[in-house]
Amino acid sequence: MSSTSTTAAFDTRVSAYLQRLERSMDAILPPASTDPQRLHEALRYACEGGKHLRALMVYAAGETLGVDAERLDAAACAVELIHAYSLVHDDLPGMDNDDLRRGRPTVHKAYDEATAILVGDALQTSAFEVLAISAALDDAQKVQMIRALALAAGSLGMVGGQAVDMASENLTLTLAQLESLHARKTGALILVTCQLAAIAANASETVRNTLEHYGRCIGLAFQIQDDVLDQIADTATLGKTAGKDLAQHKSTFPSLLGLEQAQQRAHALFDEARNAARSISGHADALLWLADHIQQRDH
Ligand code: GRG
Repeated sequence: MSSTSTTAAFDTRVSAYLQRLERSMDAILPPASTDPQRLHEALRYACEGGKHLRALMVYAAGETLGVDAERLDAAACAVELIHAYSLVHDDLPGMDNDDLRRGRPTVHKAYDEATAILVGDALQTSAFEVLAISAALDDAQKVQMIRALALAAGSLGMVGGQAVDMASENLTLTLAQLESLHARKTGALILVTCQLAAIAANASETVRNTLEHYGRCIGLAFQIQDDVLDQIADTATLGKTAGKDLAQHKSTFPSLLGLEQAQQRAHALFDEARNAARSISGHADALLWLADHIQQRDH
């Protein structure tokens, strides 16, 4: 197949997965007309936009393990709900205090702070509900998925990483400390996409371990790349965020490694992820495609 037709084939598969995600989201979130309307409208607002990389990782990992998409729908939706909640809370004045997200006002700006807190709370509970009510999974799989997602999102995972991040403001971290922080803050939710797919597949421990290695490499590469993109954008628009940046010193991969070495480290991690994917199956093209897609992102 030529690379153009390969790309077109992936575009079709990705659109099909994104449509499945949209249907699951629409089914689990109460209509905006449901009382209390303002809250339900804000819940839907918080879920709009976004690249849905985590949902695509669930589908790509599941596809590699031969799982039908309908057995992955609840997991794909659940991780996106947790991700959306984390962004709404991360943007709050008590955390990052951001006015814009996905190119438009953050939830607390478009609505108000109390609504944004409640939106995050409700999105989080919906994530566990969507797993609990799935008709495509057996009870043992649902329990395992709920536990894996709770661990990834909670104080030993994403929430813990956020706490460490906030406590490390104005400190210079070692590379090991920075990696550990991000393994929790952003890595845990990326890693759990692979764990959920492995649960849906009833995968062997060996396959699960290799898939987890893929997830860890992608999670860390994603964060390094995020820091690199931020650094490049900040350099291009010198002074744009100068007030905030001068007031706070934050350790980032480019600040610890230098821009070029950080880029090289991300590159090596993407390669390592692709090697892990290849060793899982000869049909890991979806995971390979996703690694390329994430590596090439510019936002
Ligand atoms: C507040 C409980 C709590 C946790 C916050 C994930 C997180 C923890 C904060 C996000 C802060 C941030 C912007 C980190 C950089 C990496 C990242 C998660 C970027 C956003 O993810 P994308 O690019 O977002 O996948 P989209 O908009 O495409 O969904």
